[in-house]
Amino acid sequence: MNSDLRIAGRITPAAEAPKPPSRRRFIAGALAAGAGTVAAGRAAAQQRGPVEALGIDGPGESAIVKLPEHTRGLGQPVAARGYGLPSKWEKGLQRRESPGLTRVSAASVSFTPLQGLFGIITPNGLHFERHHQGWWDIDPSQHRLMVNGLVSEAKVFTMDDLMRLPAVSRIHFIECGANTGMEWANVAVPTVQYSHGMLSCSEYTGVLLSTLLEMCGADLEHGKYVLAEGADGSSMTRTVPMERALDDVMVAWAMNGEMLRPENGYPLRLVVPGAQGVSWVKYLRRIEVGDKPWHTKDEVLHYVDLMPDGTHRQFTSMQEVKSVITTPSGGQVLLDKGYYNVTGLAWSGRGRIRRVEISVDGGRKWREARLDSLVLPKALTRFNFDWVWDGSPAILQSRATDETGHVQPRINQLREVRGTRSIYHNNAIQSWRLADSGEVFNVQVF
Ligand SMILES: Nc1nc2c(c(=O)[nH]1)N[C@H]1C(S)=C(S)[C@@H](COP(=O)(O)O)O[C@H]1N2
Ligand SMILES: [Mo]
Repeated sequence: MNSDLRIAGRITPAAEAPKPPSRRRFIAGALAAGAGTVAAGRAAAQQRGPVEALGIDGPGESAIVKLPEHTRGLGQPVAARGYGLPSKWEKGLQRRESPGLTRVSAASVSFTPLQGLFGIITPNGLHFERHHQGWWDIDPSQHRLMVNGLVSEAKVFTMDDLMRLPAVSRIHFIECGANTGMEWANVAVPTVQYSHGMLSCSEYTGVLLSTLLEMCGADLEHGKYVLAEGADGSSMTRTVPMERALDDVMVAWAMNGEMLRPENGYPLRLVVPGAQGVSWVKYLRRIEVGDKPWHTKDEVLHYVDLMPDGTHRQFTSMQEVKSVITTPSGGQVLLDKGYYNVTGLAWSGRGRIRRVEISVDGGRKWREARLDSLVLPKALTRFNFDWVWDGSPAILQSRATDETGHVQPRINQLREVRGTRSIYHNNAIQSWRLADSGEVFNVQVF
């Protein structure tokens, strides 16, 4: 087996890490609970005998004698950990760096283990990271945000100043523009963690940028753009059109109920719902109002799309409609034929997800998945799909449509327009090939 698979969290845990409850066992348990066929029931029994699971050895044995330690003894005291941590059995689920992707890991990416997560919220400790110049843990009492440029009154805010202002809390996804970028030319990585894991979704709390712009008297007649600047050494400066800035852009200090993590921009970051991650400037220290785009290095040299005719597309910040099946996905192994809940995530920078369709035959027939959890604008949307696997090879795909009518393209449709030399904005339909052995592989279907 490919060694990459061994470092992919819930799929196959690292050799030294305790084995997490695998998706396999989870499914086996669900089947044993009633829905399973005879074959599936037998497989479940091999994983963990139902009798043994109750702590009873067999006829004649007293159940009490065999009760497990955790039923008989005294458990751990409260506040043994002032800040709670996941179970030791979950140690295999980690953010992972793609080895050799960049020369130094201070300018690299760690990927979210999408295959091991549930619902739509990414736990803060598993949020993907993208740093151009490493991360910092900045003293919030020293941190300042300046708003200047085409404003009637430039201001400098402390964190205390900002946190007194009217706040909003909103759930949004963040996706790096380079997510799935390695798949432009060919199949490149084995698992969904590496193909789609520059993607996370959180509840952010902060003040709307429009509130700050109003407080500083932004000149909206001439001020058509804002520049966001970070306080790290990467000179991460990005132009945001005023229309977007006044809409739903936030200056956020909190993520999922607590202050931002240092890796994600503590104590302050820009949240630009629907736009590629690079616009979400971390360690935010300055907002400037101006009358034209700045054409900074990260807008001219990087984050441009190389087109087949040799020209570059610039300022393509919209994250278009996209989806991916997270289970079953590359590197996972299905236990046996029978029932599976096919599940995954869909999202669009343009608004809500309207529909997700699933194909199990490589795109010939499509059937609608259930969107029976939260469906929010510019947020991850969880889909589920009932499927009975007959044990024969299959190709699983998901295709999302957003509320503006945009439909996720096939990889060859995208290549016809964009060629194969892009890095950014690959929102193609993802295909997973399920072999009759139950193993799942990343493939491309044209
Ligand atoms: N100050 C600063 N902001 C930054 C970056 C950075 O390197 N420095 N990286 C950008 C990029 S390219 C992305 S994809 C997102 C990643 O955010 P995350 O690390 O919280 O996942 O932050 C953006 N904001
Ligand atoms: Mo990014």
